[in-house]
Amino acid sequence: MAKKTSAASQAPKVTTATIHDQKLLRGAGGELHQIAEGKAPVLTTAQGGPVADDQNSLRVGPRGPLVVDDFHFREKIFHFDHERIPERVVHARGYGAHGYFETYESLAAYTKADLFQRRGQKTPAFVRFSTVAGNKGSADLARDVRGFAVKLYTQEGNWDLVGNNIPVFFIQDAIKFPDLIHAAKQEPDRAFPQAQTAHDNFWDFISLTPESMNMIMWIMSDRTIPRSLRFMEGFGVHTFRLVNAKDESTFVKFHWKPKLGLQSVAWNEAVKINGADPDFHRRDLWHAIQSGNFPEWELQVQLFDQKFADNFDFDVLDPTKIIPEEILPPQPIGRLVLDRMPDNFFAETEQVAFMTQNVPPGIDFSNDPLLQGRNFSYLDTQLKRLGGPNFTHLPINAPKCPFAHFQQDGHMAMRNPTGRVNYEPNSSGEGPRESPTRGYRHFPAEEQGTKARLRPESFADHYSQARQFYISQTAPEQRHIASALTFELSKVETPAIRERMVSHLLNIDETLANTVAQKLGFRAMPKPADAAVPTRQDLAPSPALSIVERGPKRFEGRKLGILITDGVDIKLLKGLTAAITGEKAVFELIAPKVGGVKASDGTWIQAHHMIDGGPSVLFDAVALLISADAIADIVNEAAARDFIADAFQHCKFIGYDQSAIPLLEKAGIDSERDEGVLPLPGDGPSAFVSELGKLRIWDREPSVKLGNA
Ligand code: HDE
Repeated sequence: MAKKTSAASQAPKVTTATIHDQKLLRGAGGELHQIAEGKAPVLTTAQGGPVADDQNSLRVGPRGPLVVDDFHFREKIFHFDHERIPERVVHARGYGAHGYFETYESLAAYTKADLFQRRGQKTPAFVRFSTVAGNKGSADLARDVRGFAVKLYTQEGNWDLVGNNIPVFFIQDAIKFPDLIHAAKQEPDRAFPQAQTAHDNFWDFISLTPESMNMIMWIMSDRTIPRSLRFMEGFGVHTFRLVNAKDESTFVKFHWKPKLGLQSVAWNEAVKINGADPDFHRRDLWHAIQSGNFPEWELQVQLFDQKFADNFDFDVLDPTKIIPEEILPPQPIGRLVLDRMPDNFFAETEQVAFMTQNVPPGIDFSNDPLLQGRNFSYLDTQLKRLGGPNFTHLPINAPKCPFAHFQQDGHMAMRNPTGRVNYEPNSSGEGPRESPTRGYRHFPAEEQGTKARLRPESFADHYSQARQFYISQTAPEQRHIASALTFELSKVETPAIRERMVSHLLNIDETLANTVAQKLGFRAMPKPADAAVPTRQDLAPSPALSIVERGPKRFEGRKLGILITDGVDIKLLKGLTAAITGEKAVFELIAPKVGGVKASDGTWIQAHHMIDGGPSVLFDAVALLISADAIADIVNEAAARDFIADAFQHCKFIGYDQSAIPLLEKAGIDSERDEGVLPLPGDGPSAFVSELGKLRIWDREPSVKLGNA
């Protein structure tokens, strides 16, 4: 019979964690910290008790059961188990930054809003950018609207301008929002596709909702695949009111214009970026701000009165319509600069609570039914997401101006009124009092009518502005819209839905409808959809609607990817990188090994990526600095050929030194192909870099038969 051994005798040797010498210190807030002598603070429990061993839970014997006395383990696991809060029902994936808004000149003639009273006045700001449909962990380059939510901590309370990067919306009445979002998000039985509108439910709903057609043109354009959060516009969407000290109201539409111009990527590129770097947009914003390249937007306003509204072609309360900038030019009134990343993503970006109803005195609402529905929804959602009514106690949501009220108690109350009196009126003279002069007064608009569920006639034209958007695009942008529609509808399994969509397109632009039908392989064209109002053919194109027309003037803020090998011409590399830096752009080096290369002068140069890890979709333009000795190996490297072939098919500028020509050839590219394939040094690195400001050679696109050409 085998001899029984005790558990203890089989046990591995037990080691005891070293406990550093400690000394008690009292922190500035009066709390006790235990600080290791001259070293890091001592780890404590959430109750402040010092922890001796954070590696091993408390157990009976080396191989025995854990014991309930282990309050440190219990608290640690308990807290971890409760780390998640519900993600936002829409706009779940987001990224935020701090900054400030600076007023150019007093706007007192139009508004009494404190932040617009004084020239040069600065107001702290927090901005959260987001995608709409995807879950929190989805990829940044989904084809989707981007949220552009701005919280301005004014001296008279927080003002949240909760906008998007597109100035119109899908629906005219908030009651349809749950249907729209259900249809857009993953289908409920199968839970896919995620972060994509390319599926039956979305297009089924859309094809039954003609009011969405203007928005459809916008979301099928490159606006929904921005190159960077820094290179996109923001819009308040709805008509709001400015109200001055005399209680006079002016209607207003808000626009954020990026200082570095607009830029989007190509669809084929977006798909690849999502694989190469799903955090592409966050990484871009993080690096720009951390390196001191603070992104900036100008706030511009379209101001108009009732007379303009009465004479305008469309109803200014209809959120599916714009007022073209050529008809009513926006006026610049200030700038927004983002200059600081949050210290903690969860505390700030995740817990920030934007609410359209947060407006300071001097800003008011219009009767846009979508806006009014939103004013109802946003407070509600915070309660669910943040778990109680005291979310304004969180630092990111708290006002930065003095505030005083009698709201008290509730979950996680971190501030309660002090003293005996917690009601108003009171005879003690304690506590805050209302102020008829300083307090918020709603604009006394006169309203009348019969209570009914209805949609006004003035909202009935669903196609004219969709057409105007389409005809305002440049040729490559029109091609991209046709390709995006084709791609999305090709993922729709039900032929009747595809046909219904094309029947709407016939009301927008016949050529567009025919192109999409032909690319989808229709055997017969459907009839145009019934339209409540015929499409107006007389609306003038608005060049302001094109991204290409509003592109940057220079390469500033963009990124060049330079493929280098051992023996790289150091003079050329130094000249190129100096020219890029001089342009206020950045560069990254891609090499066969991330450890780096030995340059022509024998110096060692570190790389940022190995070729597989740094595909050209991550860059706005590329340069090939390959030595004659290295070319034979690199032409056989598939990732190097993809690097250059992708840059070419995405219509990017390509600079090359002579010895790189075999790589171009192996990727099927003629080195004299077009004005975007340029020899280096050629006219010198600076001349090459100044060409890069054009960003893309879109004329190349039809011939490379890109998916979106
Ligand atoms: Fe939102 N929207 N929305 N929305 N929205 C939310 O609020 C809602 C709409 C927008 O970064 C939710 O805190 C309704 C238009 C942004 O935290 C929710 C309707 C525009 C963000 C909500 C709309 C927006 C949200 C979800 C139809 C552009 C993200 C989480 C009437 C002008 C803010 C939250 C952030 C978020 C409701 C339509 C922009 C549920 C009912 C139009 C940028 O309250």
